[in-house]
Amino acid sequence: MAIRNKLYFASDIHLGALNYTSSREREDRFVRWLDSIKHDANELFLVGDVFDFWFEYKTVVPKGYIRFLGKLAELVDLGIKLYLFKGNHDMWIFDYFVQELGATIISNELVIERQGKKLYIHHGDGLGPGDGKYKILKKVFRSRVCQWLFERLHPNFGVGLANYWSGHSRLANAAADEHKLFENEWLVTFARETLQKQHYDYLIFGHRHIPLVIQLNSQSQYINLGEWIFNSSYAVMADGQIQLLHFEKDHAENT
Ligand SMILES: [Mn+2]
Repeated sequence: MAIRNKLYFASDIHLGALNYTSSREREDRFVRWLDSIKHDANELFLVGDVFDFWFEYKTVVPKGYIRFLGKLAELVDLGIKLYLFKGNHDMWIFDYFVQELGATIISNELVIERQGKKLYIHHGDGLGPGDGKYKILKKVFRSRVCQWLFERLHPNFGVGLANYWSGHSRLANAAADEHKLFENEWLVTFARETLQKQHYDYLIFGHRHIPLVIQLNSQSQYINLGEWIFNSSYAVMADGQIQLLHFEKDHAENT
């Protein structure tokens, strides 16, 4: 039996996105990854936008993703601790995964100490300067009133509308990305500002879909987990060091 002592991080799998075939291929790939880490993972952090859209009605959840959910259940039953972050696409995760998977749901940031290192983890939406429109939208979308109203729409209509919106916002984000250089990343700016107030060894985000490691100062690194539509990137922490890797590609990316 291998020792379970590693922490694994992944985000932005966007299950459900593009179309059924694309989503199933990604789901199968992600399940293979989960299978490959189950022997030495101690904790698993899914850092938001796991689903391209998710909503839990009082007694009903969206169809699909059974292989993924089954594999997660297997890992949890092996004793692996699961953290599920809300992203901007799947902020409507409530207590289904708490009940079924014993997951810890993280609404905003998670600050933890592991292996002698201090970690700050956040999906990455609505942080840093700018993006005022989204920050307002996030407040509205996360409000109980808005959720209550959405729950009253028939799912054939409500989920259809949400999927349209989700595709639209993914495309809009992709277009905005092309105009930004890595060093000018707002999340990097946010990370630098956060470090002025408080020391962290690792600041870990998703959301930007760009797998990236930036050395912020002699002790602190910014890590973006990338995404699973094109990259299959993830991070692993062992012996106090975090590496950003690509699943099923023979090269490893470390900076
Ligand atoms: Mn996102």
